[in-house]
Amino acid sequence: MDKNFYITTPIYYPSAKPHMGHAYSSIVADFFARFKRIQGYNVFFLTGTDEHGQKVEIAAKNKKINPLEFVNQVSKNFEKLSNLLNLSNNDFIRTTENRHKASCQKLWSDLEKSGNIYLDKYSGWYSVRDEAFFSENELLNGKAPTGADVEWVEEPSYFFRLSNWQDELLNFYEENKDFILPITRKNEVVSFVKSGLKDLSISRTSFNWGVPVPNNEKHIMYVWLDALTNYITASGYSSDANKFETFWPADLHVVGKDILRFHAVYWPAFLMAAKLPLPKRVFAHGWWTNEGEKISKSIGNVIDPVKLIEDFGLDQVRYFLIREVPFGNDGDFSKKNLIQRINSDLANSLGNLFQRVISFSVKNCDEKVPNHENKFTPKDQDLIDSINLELNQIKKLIEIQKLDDCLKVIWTKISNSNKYIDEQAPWNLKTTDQKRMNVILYCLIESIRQIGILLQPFVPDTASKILDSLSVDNKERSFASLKDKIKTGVFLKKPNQLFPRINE
Ligand code: ME8
Repeated sequence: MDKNFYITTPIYYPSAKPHMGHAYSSIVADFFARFKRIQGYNVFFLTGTDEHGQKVEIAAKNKKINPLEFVNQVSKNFEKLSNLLNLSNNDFIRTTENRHKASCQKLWSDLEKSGNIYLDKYSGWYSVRDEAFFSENELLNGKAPTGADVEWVEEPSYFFRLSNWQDELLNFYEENKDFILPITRKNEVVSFVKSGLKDLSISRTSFNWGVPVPNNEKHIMYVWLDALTNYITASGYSSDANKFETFWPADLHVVGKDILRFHAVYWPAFLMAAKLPLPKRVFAHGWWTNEGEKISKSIGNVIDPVKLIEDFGLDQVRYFLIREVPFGNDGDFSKKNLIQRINSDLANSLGNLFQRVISFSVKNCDEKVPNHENKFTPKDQDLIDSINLELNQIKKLIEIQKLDDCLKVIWTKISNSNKYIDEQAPWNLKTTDQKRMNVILYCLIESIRQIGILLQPFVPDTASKILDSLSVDNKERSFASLKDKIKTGVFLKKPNQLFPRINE
């Protein structure tokens, strides 16, 4: 089995304040990184900021400072967000770093050597907000298909021979059916490529905030060529052959649906042309609306992730974002639904199970995991052995990025444990049959240990509170440890409440 795993978030334009869309891409990617680590993989998880291009240059001009000074300030907001989200990223790339410039220039030279670049003149429409070129027939009512303003651009430009790669791309999609997920989005990409690819303008001359083209410094590289290259910069393309060998190609690029075309058409074409291996999967997630409305600065309904986490807690927000919508679909953020999920799934189902089992055991079993003397009934056995099946289900679901379904598997386990405790009513056996009471509590504590291990990638802080209170050693928190069982006599710590209920 290939034991390395490389996962990326999009790199964010630091000119905007971090919003929930950014937090969502990052939380999901962090989930995969944590999951794979617990599964025993050597994980490289990358995030960062996309600091060149006209959009950033204009934002700096508006602040009356030079672009470098500007990005030095604003990229900190994204580093702060990464910390606040407690991301487990191994690297944070900024495209203004020298390592990235070197990597872009190497890729450019490789593309040039292989005959994929030529000099000509671009005339057409450009949307600064999307940092994308559009032809006349793509415009809708004089605007980009995204609704962004466009401006007419006419300037000398280098082109990438994208049109030469159309058939290779279509063959690649055909042979790698899961390269783009979800399938509906893949179909959109395939029709776009089938409709005919034109060569892509990959340099600009009318401004200079970017990576200079090697041997012709009048041109700077198109910001998307520069940005996409971040994924190979950080994995060592021009700096560390060993690292590159270990981690490239990436296993998973997590992106929003609006930037799928760049990742699923341009990026693989650049890589093919440079004779580099292609990423294994690009997964496009959907967009969030806020209480049914499109999120936009002009409406003023942008969701600030910092405030959201301050108000509700990080694990609560992580849980909601992953559970609320099937990954890949659009979702609606609603405070009412968030509060409902916190109260019902987290505080009631998970919180109560944990609280009642551990408090009761601490009180009645001398603060230790009780003895079971191997006297398990078939029902007991079901509760503690179902984990093999559950783990297999979860691993399969993760391979196709069905995150919300994984949570459903875990919550079925939680609800089975709650049913079991109600049926077995250990509190009634305190004076009549302590031995049986002990077996029941043992099974419940074991089930909670399993739940704690499974929950780590989803709600890391809560999972560590659960595992700490069962004195589970840090080395025994991987999925491999699920084949063992908790030992009798292990110290139990009195639990603190996991999730306070929220008043609507
Ligand atoms: O696109 N719901 O950066 P960016 C969910 N620099 N996701 C949303 C969203 C919403 N309402 N709004 C935005 C860029 N996003 C480039 C990427 S990668 C080589 C370069 C997501 O800061 C959006 O889909 O504009 C995208 O994935 C991410 O926020 C970053 O957007």
